[in-house]
Amino acid sequence: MKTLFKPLLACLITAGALAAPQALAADIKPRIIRFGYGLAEDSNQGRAVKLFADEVAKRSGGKLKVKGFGSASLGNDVQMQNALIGGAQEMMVGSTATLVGVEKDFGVYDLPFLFANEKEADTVLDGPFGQKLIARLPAKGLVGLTYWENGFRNVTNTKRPITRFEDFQGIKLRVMQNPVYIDMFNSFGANAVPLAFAELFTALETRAVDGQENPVNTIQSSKFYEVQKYLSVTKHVYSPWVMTASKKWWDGLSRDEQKILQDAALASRTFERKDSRAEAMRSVKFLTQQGMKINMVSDAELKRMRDKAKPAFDKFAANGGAEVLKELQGALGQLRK
Ligand code: TF8
Repeated sequence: MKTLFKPLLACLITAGALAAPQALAADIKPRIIRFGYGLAEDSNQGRAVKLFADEVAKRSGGKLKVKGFGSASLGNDVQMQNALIGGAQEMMVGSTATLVGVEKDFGVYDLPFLFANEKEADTVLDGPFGQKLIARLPAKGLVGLTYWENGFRNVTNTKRPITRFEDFQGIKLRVMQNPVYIDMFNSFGANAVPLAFAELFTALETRAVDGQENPVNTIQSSKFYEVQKYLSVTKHVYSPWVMTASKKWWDGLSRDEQKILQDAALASRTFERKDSRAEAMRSVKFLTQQGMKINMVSDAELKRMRDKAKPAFDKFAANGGAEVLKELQGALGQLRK
């Protein structure tokens, strides 16, 4: 027995000696992290921010406290980006589409009908292409931690079901503040109106605009079904969200703190995508029950939309986006081999 115990004891002591000082030495200061986002607390975005906060608390022994601020209460996406760059706010999650003022090439994700499904999106966003774009952010004052899923976007409006691009004629459609969306929907014959998400519900309610486009999750969590009649499943763009931190603030964190945030971000990504996809499956039924008239758009008509949107591709390429577009198409081609 004696001889058996000794090595075991030695093992335990060594393990303890290795583990204990490491835990003690972890350089974590008590910090409050203000994390802003645009959707409601009760949304896929809100739930994932909560998960992230829990993960950070767990991994830091409660020292790092992430405080979520939903419904754009710290400002809309663009205002929050500026606050992060200036160091007045620590973290946020928002659309890649609204990042174009900071890094133009993020607009590539907004070109229509690129990703065929979520799996392609995950692979490209988490792979070299998506990470290379994220790596451009520190030079602009932001640190990109990970992509979440916003999702495939669909159109709602009060006028008529969209079954073909001709149905967009004359519809005042709110779009994100991003030139690709403006070009795309104008090419379909709509009257595209760029507007911050925070102002969207009121704009729909007061009929300042006739419609908008977003994933079904958001149509549900933002209660657009209360003010919109028709939902047309176009899946015209796969829209990513990106979680960012203020570079000014991030640079003052210890390695241990940075690692905790990075690891928790990856955990939140796994949770968020699963949660969003499960919710999207339920949303269509929910929206039908709320009285929305839902129509699917045929593949043939989606192809016609894609062809019609060519000017948006051409303009994006001509304005310095040719290379990033080629790279993204290359990454997708690689996947489809
Ligand atoms: C939009 C986006 C928004 C997101 C959110 C505020 O239509 O899809 O849902 O940017 O983070 O503006």
